[in-house]
Amino acid sequence: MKRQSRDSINDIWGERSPHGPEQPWPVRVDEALSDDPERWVRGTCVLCSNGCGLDIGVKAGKIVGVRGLATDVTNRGRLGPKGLHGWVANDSPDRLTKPLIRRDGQLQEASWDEAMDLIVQKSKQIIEQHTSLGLGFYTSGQLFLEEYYTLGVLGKAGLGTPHMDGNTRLCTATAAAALKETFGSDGQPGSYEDLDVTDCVMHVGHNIASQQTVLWSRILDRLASPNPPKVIVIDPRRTFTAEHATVHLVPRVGTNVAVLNGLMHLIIQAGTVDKGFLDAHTVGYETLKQTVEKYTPEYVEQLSGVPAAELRRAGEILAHTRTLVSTVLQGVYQSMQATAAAVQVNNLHLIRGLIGKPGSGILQMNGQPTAQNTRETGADGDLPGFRNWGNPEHIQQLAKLWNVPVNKIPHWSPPTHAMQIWRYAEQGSIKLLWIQATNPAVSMPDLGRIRRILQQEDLFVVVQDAFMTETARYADVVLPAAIWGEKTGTFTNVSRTVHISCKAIEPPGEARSDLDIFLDYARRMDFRDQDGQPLIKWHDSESAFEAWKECTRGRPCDYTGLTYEKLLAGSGIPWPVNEQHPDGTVRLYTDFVFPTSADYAETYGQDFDTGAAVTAEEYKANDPKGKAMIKAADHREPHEVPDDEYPLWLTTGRQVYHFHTRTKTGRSKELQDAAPDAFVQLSPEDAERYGIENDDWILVESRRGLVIERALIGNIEPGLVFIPWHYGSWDDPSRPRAANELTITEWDPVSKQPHFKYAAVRISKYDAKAAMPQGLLGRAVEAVQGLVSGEAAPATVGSKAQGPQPKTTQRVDG
Ligand SMILES: Nc1nc2c(c(=O)[nH]1)N[C@H]1C(S)=C(S)[C@@H](COP(=O)(O)OP(=O)(O)OC[C@H]3O[C@@H](n4cnc5c(=O)[nH]c(N)nc54)[C@H](O)[C@@H]3O)O[C@H]1N2
Ligand SMILES: Nc1nc2c(c(=O)[nH]1)N[C@H]1C(S)=C(S)[C@@H](COP(=O)(O)OP(=O)(O)OC[C@H]3O[C@@H](n4cnc5c(=O)[nH]c(N)nc54)[C@H](O)[C@@H]3O)O[C@H]1N2
Ligand code: SF4
Ligand SMILES: [Mo]
Repeated sequence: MKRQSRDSINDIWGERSPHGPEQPWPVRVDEALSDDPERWVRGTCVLCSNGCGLDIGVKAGKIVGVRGLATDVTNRGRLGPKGLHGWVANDSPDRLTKPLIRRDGQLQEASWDEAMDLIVQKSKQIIEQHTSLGLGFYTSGQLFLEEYYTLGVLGKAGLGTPHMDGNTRLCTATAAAALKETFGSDGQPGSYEDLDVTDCVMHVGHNIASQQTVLWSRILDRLASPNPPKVIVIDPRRTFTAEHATVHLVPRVGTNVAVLNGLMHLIIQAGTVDKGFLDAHTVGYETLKQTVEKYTPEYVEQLSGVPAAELRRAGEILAHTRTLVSTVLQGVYQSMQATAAAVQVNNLHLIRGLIGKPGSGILQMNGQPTAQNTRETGADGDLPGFRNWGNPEHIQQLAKLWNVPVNKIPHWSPPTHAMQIWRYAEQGSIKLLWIQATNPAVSMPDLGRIRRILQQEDLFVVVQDAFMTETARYADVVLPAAIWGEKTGTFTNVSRTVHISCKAIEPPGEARSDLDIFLDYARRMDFRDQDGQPLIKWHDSESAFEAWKECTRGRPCDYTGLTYEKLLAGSGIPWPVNEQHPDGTVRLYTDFVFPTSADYAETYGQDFDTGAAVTAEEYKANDPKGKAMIKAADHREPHEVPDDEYPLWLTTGRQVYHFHTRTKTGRSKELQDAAPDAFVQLSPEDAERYGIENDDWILVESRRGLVIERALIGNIEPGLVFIPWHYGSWDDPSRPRAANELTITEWDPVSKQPHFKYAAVRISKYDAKAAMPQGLLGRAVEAVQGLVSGEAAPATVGSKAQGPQPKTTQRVDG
């Protein structure tokens, strides 16, 4: 970097900016530049769900850096390591620049006409022979709102296929499900602003310090200010986040419900339940009270391993805190009883009446930058505008808006979730799978199975990406996509704040925006409305946004008061934004009226154990009519537990320096040098038991597959190992190392989110014949959460660890 305001690699969160309780979060502008920009273009960071506002610096048609937006409510100028360094990927020499078509087994360059005509011809042929149920769409949490809405409309009203979902199923399907189950609709009740004033923050299965670094800076600033909040962390590992905890509860993986029930048990015991609030604004408390009665600290210790005394310390804080912000993420959503556990966090707030007030809010977090929009627009299997597929009136509204017959819109059963889409592809009933902006050959569970599906002879695979990913290698057609910085669109962060991100430069070669690709497909398919007019009546991102606004009118995510112009004025704006709330809405449910009435709710709910849908009649018989729904759950054992053959738990997660399958962060020298390779983290006790030392090569095996990783000892409980799942084979095919070689095909019955957070594995020292490089794990070691505090050897080497040749014959990848 030619110029950077701070070294975010070595100082992840930057300098503290303390502030008094009534003062706004101070501004601190972070920037990183490789050259002096000729001009600045308004953008928004797309490397996590925080949605930090920024300006993109441009010179001679290239991005030369970024600068945090001082006026943005989200970050007040701050950017984290990924935000400051991820943009270099746009200019990678290995960007896809031309469409590719598989001919004679090889992907070969083709024209857009050839590629699109082939997709259209295939689509039409499949529809004719098998109906539109032969088409499946697996999209993303990383496109823009306008793109999803276009995709949603062409899928639902053009093709009429229910087989459309996003990788958001792997990401935040549980956030949506938990919000719907309790409050009747998706949409985070709280706001980031609540963190500036709250007395207590609780992070459940969320390593916020690494995963939303700028939001964590906001909390660190509170911790450095007068009246710092208490911090409760529930995570089986000692993460960066846990280092700052007032109380760190360390449960066995998969036991969140037991721990949360235990905490509510203690609150009820303490007698600080808000009875007035419960009576006036909720239903279901009595069942919860009965359910949690048996979750004494001692019983919870038996189930979860959390010492009774530690649970009591956390319970004491939660019983008496005046305000509380909770954040929930993958340690809940991707673990056992995902929705049931996430809902218990909602319940904990409800029984204390800590919602809809400054300093009290729930952030059922998102992970991907635009996951909220996949859900809002219905590109993930929900219906646009948080409409209920089981409510005929809601379908009617869409049919009218799109001017199509009601029965064109698939609503005869719940929309097909991603895990089922892959299953249909496996069974052969889905014959064309169109994958956009996601890399399932690294990110789905049980990769051996995913590779087998992608390779099936009669499955036609379309991949729309910016790079030749592990997944694109299996495609029949590859469409080169323009990415962030090369197209304009909007997206919404966890705080419901809508941002705009503008086109700063031209995409490389012939790459096109996803919006243009969808519009082109709709035109070539000749989708029409009932009057014979083109179904899709917009032609660019702004006209798509205007069309979307109409779809949200009167719904919880009301965008009708927003315009591109307003979004360009200096800050994101939180929805709903409408006549009533022209400047947006910081906090939902301030009147304690929830969108649960039968005619308005997004869902009628599901059974937590079986996923069976509640019928409209059942729901109406007990219509909560605006009250929040308290739903209790009992602890259940995880689906795969360690045994003699596979005696250890595996859990997987992230590192601060990388985003997912590293298609962007792996192309940034700063970030890749900081975290060059995967590893397996294990406890000193297990290391001793297996005779393992730091940096030894370890073979990790599950019933599904195996990986070979370096050992990294410390900051984790005995019996548990952790592997960051970022590392596929595109830049190092020398050994199997993707964590998802090992994970299971299992999912939550309600949200259908897969369980990436536990699997039974065994480990052994891997005796590589080849001389092992002396190098340590480089900065990757430091990136491991919590290592800064001690125990294991410090990292030194920055070069990529050279892997030994795997001794198995397993094919690493296409
Ligand atoms: N640096 C970086 N930031 C990111 C991303 C990234 O790839 N890199 N990705 C973004 C996306 S899409 C997402 S979804 C988020 C994810 O953000 P997080 O959810 O914070 O990330 P993870 O590391 O997947 O998991 C969080 C924690 O869950 C813990 N855990 C595992 N099993 C259990 C359990 O059973 N119970 C409990 N209580 N905890 C458990 C793990 O130890 C881990 O520390 O991050 C976003 N931000
Ligand atoms: N074991 C394990 N597995 C996990 C998880 C875990 O914690 N553990 N977490 C899960 C979670 S939460 C998530 S979100 C998923 C993420 O998994 P993926 O979505 O597979 O991961 P990414 O690497 O973000 O893939 C996004 C792809 O989109 C491309 N891309 C970026 N921008 C654009 C664009 O504008 N247009 C197009 N067409 N392409 C673009 C990128 O090059 C990249 O190939 O992984 C899941 N898998
Ligand atoms: S916190 Fe997230 S949105 Fe903000 S700069 Fe970092 S990666 Fe980007
Ligand atoms: Mo995610």
